[in-house]
Amino acid sequence: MDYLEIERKLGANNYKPLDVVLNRGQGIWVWDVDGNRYMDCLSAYSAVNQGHCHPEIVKALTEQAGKLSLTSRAFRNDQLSQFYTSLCELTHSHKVLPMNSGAEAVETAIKIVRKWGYQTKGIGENKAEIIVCDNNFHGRTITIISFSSDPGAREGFGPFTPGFKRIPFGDAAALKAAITENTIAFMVEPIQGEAGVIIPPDTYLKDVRQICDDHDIVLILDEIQTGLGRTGKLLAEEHAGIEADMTLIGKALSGGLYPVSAVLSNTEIMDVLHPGEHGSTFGGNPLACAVALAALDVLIKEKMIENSAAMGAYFLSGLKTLKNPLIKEARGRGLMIGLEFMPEKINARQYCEQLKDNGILCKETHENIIRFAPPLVVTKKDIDYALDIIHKVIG
Ligand code: IF1
Repeated sequence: MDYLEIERKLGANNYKPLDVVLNRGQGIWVWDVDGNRYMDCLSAYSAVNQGHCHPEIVKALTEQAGKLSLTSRAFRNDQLSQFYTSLCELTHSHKVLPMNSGAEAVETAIKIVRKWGYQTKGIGENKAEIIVCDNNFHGRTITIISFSSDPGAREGFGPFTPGFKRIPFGDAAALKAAITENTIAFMVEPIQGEAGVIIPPDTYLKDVRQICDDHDIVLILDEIQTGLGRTGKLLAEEHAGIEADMTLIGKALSGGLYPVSAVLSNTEIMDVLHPGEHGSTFGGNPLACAVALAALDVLIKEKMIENSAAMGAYFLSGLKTLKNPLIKEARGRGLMIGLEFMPEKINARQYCEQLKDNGILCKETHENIIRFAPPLVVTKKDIDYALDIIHKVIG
């Protein structure tokens, strides 16, 4: 089968994947249609934190699929309560609103805080303002790209949704300065993923938390990529010792078996929603809930979060010994790692192609940064294997 040609001919041209056609996965490994094995160092952008086809999650999926898959929210289902209970216990949240994709969770949070602003803060009609950061990535809907600073994500897709203001990432003073009487929320990624694994200054989120408290604005953390163990903590906010008012999770909430996302919040904010004001056909369906329960269960039970912290530090220290004068910095937290090259001097894509030819799958972000984010079940031996190849190709 000529996969590349068929995709070119029949598929929309909205992606430029590496030319590897995969048909099987297990743990950190994936295989292509010719039987070649690769170590997955992307984890579907952190959706398969638990490793490919984790047997317990697969079991939950198949058992629930044969029992009851979808009721819609017109009726109740038994898995939803268990999902709520488990998620609230784990994250100390008050309430959960289940959706499917990450972008839907972001849209949901925007709707909730806007309503909260009008009802509780008395903001004038259609005046609510949400502050976000330059180089953010929160998804692909019209409203979300309305506040993107990436021309490629925006150009040609207007008209855009108003009500957003952008400030530099990592700059708490800029947040303070941007707040007006109409500001209702600040939404930010704890570590910017798509921007290139950008880690803000140590005190940033603490300062941001304080500023939001002082001005009675909602702090929304988009942990869709950083959450669920990726950075070596259940949620990345724990590194800063803070709690967001709303936390968005997705991706690894299902271990990559099924789209499941959620908005977590404290009671007061989410209670602005009443029946009929928001929802989704598939959000909170029994299949999604059963899969998510298993995905959370193995994450904790198999100590994947602790492993992420330990293996992330080990991987990063190995990358720091790379001898290549074009490397600007190796940085990361847990198993969310970025290797940045001098801009304009290197084409990170070429390295990704070469790494692929040597059995490692990873993806560039921008022209000069490679992201390394293997599943959290990776072992020291696996990382030694990867580092060997990375040293050969890049070092
Ligand atoms: C693609 C990037 C990663 C996200 C954060 C919300 C969403 C994402 C912090 C939306 C999604 C994905 C989308 C995926 C590639 C990937 C990505 F390069 F585009 F930026 F991971 F870094 N918030 N990120 O990272 O979640 O609606 O996709 O479920 O191909 O667009 P979604």
